[in-house]
Amino acid sequence: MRVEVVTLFPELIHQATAWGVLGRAQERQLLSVGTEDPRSHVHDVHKTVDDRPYGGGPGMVLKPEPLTAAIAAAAARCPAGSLRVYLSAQGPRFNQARAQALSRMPGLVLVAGRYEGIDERVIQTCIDEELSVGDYVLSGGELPALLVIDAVARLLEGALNDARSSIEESFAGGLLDWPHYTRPEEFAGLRVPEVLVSGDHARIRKWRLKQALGKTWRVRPDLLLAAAGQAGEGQPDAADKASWAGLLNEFLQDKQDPNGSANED
Ligand code: 4FV
Repeated sequence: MRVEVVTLFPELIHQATAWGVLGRAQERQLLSVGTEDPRSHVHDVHKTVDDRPYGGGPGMVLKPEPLTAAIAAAAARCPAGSLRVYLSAQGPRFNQARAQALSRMPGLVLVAGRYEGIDERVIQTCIDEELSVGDYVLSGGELPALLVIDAVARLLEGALNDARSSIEESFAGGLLDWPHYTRPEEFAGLRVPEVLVSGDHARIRKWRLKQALGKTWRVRPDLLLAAAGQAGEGQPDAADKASWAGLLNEFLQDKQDPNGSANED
């Protein structure tokens, strides 16, 4: 996959994508990250890429000419069918399902704004989709662009050493993740749950689903309702959902009487 980021801070993108899974995905030729700086599309001595907002008010706005030229140059280095995405607090929320969809694209042009934002006519003429990473205001779109690159790159075939990682994790099934443990078996007086050292993979799968359901119920009930409402490929079928209710009940009972738990795991 080719990803081009239109940004006034190219180094920030290259530095942040050189490590870990992203660095390895580039070494493995699964991902290539390029940047395009709107400043390289202006010719005045001050390299002006922003100006005051029409209608007054605080701050500055990124000008349409250097930005549209930079987007065109970036898109020209991407395969046909690539998506031009503007990261903005006004976009629909980015999530795992959107990451899965974007990971199937031939390429992405990610436009990172600065200042108060970009001239609206750039969105009208050169942007296929807006995306928000959350209901808060950042100083630029670079960190959101990096979030999108990270979430998408790890879904690329071969990016993770164990492909199961991207299948069996948070949100992949619409639920929050189950608790993870590693050695030592006892730490701070707390022991690893016995079921996890039992070697009984059916019991372990049941325990993990129960923990994921319980955590999701307590922290993100909206996700549980959404997951329960979903159907189709890769989604829980009717039998699953029936077992979910039972497991969630067990989880809540356990919380009520942790010592006398009627439930084995
Ligand atoms: C943002 C977000 C975000 C707004 C003005 C950049 C900033 C500045 N992008 N999700 N939340 N962008 O706050 O994506 O130009």
